[in-house]
Amino acid sequence: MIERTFVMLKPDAIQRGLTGEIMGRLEARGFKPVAMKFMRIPRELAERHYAEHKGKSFFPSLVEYVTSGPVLCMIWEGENIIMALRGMMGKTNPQDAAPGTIRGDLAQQTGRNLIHGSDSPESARREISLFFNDYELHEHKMSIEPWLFE
Ligand code: D4T
Repeated sequence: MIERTFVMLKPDAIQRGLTGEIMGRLEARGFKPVAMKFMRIPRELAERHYAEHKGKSFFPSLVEYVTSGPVLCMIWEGENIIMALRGMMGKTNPQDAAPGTIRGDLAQQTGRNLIHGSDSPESARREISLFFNDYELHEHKMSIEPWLFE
């Protein structure tokens, strides 16, 4: 099933110059960008985005980290993309992330794990509407689609 997911390249991905490397992996898989926004997340938005972790010991440092510099917020589309991207990202703790995954290849610590991707269709819907207005989404056909989808 064709799905959309919310992706955020966190401040460490920007500072380390890894946005091209990470987006290149999504493009090479044949996923399609639908929206992109380079922004510094206000604290309140970061707290709403990570609301499920409120009260946990790592919540303050997590909010500090994702608001410490600009991030690249995006929506990508593709076949089963929510779970497929989670697989490409690797486990939350890069020490547990398999080689070949974004975190397994490019990161070392949970608190500097480069990328966020929605973990379910409900999260994707919630996060997309938290970060984007409808007019910021761009529907478009790519000429390679017949070579990706039969
Ligand atoms: P995100 O949400 O950033 O894509 O990460 P995950 O989906 O892979 O992991 P998560 O929701 O369990 O954690 C959200 C965020 O919190 C940080 N974190 C997590 C942390 O700093 N210490 C911890 O012990 C855990 C579990 C990292 C990701």
